[in-house]
Amino acid sequence: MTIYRFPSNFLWGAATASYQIEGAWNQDGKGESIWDRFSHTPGKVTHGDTGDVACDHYHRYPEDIALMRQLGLKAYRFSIAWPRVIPNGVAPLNPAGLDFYDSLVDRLLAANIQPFATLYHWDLPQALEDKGGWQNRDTAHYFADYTAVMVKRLGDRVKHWATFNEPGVAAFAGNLWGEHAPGIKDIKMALQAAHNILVAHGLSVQTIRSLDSQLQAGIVLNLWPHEAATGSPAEIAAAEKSWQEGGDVLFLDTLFLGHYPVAGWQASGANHPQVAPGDMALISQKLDFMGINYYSRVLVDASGERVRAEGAEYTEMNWEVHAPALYRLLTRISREYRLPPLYITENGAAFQDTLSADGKIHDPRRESYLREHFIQAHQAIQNGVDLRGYFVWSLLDNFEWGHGFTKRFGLIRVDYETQKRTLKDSAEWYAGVIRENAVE
Ligand code: IFM
Repeated sequence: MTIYRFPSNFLWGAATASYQIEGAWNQDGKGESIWDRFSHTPGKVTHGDTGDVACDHYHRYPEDIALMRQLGLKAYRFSIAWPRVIPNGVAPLNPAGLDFYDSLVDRLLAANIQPFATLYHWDLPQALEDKGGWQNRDTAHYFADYTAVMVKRLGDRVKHWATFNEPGVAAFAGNLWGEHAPGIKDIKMALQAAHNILVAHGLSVQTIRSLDSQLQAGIVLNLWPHEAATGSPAEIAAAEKSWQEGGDVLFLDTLFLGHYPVAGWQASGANHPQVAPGDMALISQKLDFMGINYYSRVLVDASGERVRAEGAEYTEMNWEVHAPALYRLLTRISREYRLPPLYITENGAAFQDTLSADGKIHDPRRESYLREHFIQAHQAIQNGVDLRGYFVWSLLDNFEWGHGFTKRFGLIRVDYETQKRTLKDSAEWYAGVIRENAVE
């Protein structure tokens, strides 16, 4: 049997996001976020689910950190809820919110777990949405001020700072498809939101660096390679066109080449965003790391239509299970862009877990999904990709946005009635991978 051993300092972790796990949506001075408003609006989320309580992590984080320790996690990626620390997005600060993250970080470090903070995982203060949200360029400056607050408070202990999680989802799912908060459906607004988020990223990186040049500043993109269904030349060309015009290249080109992709800019016609002088240099500042969230690929036919992979396995999200595309993605972007060190900041799968009579959750499909993807990551490292770590999505079952609680991605099952946590088989297996620093 082959043993795939990882570099000795490889960072194994798990990830979560504030709105998906914290709950306590209006406690201890927290302000309303756009996700509070969206999920409280009838018809927006499956079953009317909300993040009001979610995994109650706000109250149960010591227990959750004990579980992380039990798994042997070396790192934990979490996000900060902006309205918890600055209820209306601008001022004043909420001391109780700041204390929460302070204590979370202290306890992580006491458990020997490196904290990786993400400043924005989609829960914009509603008060800022009321002033135009990401359409309003001022939001980018407020974001830089919020960055300063957090870095001053936690920067002595948190060394890795991601500005945004999946800016493409924030911009497009929220402003073009209307499936996420704030629920807008307008291409021009979505493209302007994407641009203003990129400006916010640039200002935030400048802020982090000005406060402490030793800190590691980065961003997290979700990347879905576009591939040809059967491999005919016409399909390969269609897949390439679709990739070049899509959101992933928009972010890769702006961040790492300093310009908008030609194909995407042309395709957006009169809807392209307003770009101020100096924006592209701000956006494309050198980063210390990039996080990649990888789940699956987009498969297209010769006409560029999205198709299903015949005979392939699909997860509960209706996403194809296809690990080799992770290898192709990592090697391709490492060839085509001058990238900083990489982390897989999310990878995992939602399956229909059942609680067995023995009280356990036997989830061999999740284990096999993770195993296959770890092996592809290992191959990429062998072929020169500078991949430093891997965060499984997710530590806990949690609120999966528009799907509410119907999709379970966790290594740890959460019973939402009782808040009982149970390690799934995949979690026990992952603990072994971490212990051995290897996959069999
Ligand atoms: O749950 C999300 C997460 O918030 C962002 N990346 C994808 C995950 C699964 O859909």
